Amino acid sequence: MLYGDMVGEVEKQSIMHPKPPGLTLHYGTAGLRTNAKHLDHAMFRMGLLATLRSKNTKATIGVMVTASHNPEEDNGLKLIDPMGEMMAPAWEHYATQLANADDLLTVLKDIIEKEAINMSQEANVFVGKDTRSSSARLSQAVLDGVSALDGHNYGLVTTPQLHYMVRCQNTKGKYGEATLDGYYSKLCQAFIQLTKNASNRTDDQKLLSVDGANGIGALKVREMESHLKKELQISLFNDGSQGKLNYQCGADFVKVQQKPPTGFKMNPGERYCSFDGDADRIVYYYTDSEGQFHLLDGDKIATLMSTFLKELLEQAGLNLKVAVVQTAYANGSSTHYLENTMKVIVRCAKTGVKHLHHAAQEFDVAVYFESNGHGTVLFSEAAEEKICQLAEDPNINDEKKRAALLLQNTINVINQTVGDAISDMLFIEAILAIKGMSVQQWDAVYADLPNRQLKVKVADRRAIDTTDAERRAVSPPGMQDTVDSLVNKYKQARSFVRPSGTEDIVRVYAEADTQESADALAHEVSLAVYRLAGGVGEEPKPLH
Ligand code: 16G
Ligand code: ZN
Repeated sequence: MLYGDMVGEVEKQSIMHPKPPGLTLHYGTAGLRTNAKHLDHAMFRMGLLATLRSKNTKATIGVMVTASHNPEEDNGLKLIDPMGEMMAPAWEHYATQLANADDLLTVLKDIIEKEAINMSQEANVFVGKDTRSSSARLSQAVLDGVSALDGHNYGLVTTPQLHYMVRCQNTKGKYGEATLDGYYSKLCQAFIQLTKNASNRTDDQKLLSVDGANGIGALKVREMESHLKKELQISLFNDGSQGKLNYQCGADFVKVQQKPPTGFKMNPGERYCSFDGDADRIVYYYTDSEGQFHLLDGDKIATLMSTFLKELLEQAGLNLKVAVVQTAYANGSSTHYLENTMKVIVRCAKTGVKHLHHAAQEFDVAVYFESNGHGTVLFSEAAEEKICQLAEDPNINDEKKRAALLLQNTINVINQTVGDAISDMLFIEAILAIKGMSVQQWDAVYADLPNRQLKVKVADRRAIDTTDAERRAVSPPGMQDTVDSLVNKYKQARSFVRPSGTEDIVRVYAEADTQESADALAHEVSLAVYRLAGGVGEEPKPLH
């Protein structure tokens, strides 16, 4: 489309998608997100931006309409770059500018000039949406903005499924087929191959209960079931037939509340997992014979996956390094176990999936996970090649062959574009099956340090500035010294403060040898934030 044509088309269409006066949006850590009522103009404009990004990269770009684990009333959008990763940070700035522009055409023109976009280049945009009631209308607004010639509307998909489609399309099918059927076949075939290596797997071990958060993940698990050939028998609850999206269910609820979702009764010893509203997060849990609830979060998942991969690489005789990327929120016990017992490389990245993903790209094989359950595994191109070569080598012994084939199927069961609850679930289930490991045995690998997270309201969260992957505060003056001296009062203690990227607050994290100590430390640090960083409202009160 030529520039002149675009102006006319944008002018015509934008009348249908007016910007409410006085509204300011921000393309933050995970895209745009706010009450669905305010998003129509922004969706239309992000459709325009995706089209420009597509012309700019000469590749397919994805737009996913979702607000993830937020309440049903909210909605939002995530833009997906050519290899299925999150959109490049330089373009996030354009997204914010466009969403807030009063003079839309001038901002569009600036972007076109700055990026030297050839407007006659074809564009291709994949659009997907979650199950929210506002998603149909908002994804139509995106499509109105996509003046693309070959836009493809996938309709209802999980966020990671859309990331996957974009990568398949841009690798011309090398990564897989850009259809839902292609996605299910690739993942499930790999899963079935993996589980063939499990000896004496009983029917009981094939059972898994999944909390679908009343969202898109539930629909897609149901769609996938026939591909699993009964090798995994899922009982699905919170499937959206009655309950409200993310309400008292889902991965975020379970992680934050440290309790099971509503909607079912837990049987001791059985395995359960929860997805979030767009199925890019997963956490596992169970109750023991005393009825005590046990959560296996992203840290436990990363440990399980990295241990499995390290063992296989050793058996295969492949000299590839395994790394784990975590954030400051990773439980200290997990970091200690990974570094000292498993002897894998551990890196800490800033909160937000794109930071972890980026850090993980530097290694041969890297598992990245946020404690909240968002994560995946990345294999470098060279690592994949070595694994495939070995798997096809006729001159290796049986042990090496088995390990190489397991690694090859692992690559196929994983969605390397972004954290994917469905793919993570299949990989975790395969590992447990192959190792003949129960959920209790997995949980017992290390014991989490008791911890507490708190929020502090301040006048301006930018008063807190951090360094060292958010583990140390550089401002306001005296903040870090105070945290250090408070931490010194407790055993096995650690604490940090950081401004939230999604809410107007400062977050406080503390861990220590007992729950009482973790709670007391978190409280004392909150008070310090309140006093040093311009707290507003009432002073934080002790938890006990
Ligand atoms: C977003 C991020 C999530 C992060 C959270 C932190 C993505 C897709 N999502 O939801 O990874 O943990 O923000 O929120 O990147 P906070 O900055 O308010 O603590
Ligand atoms: Zn999500």
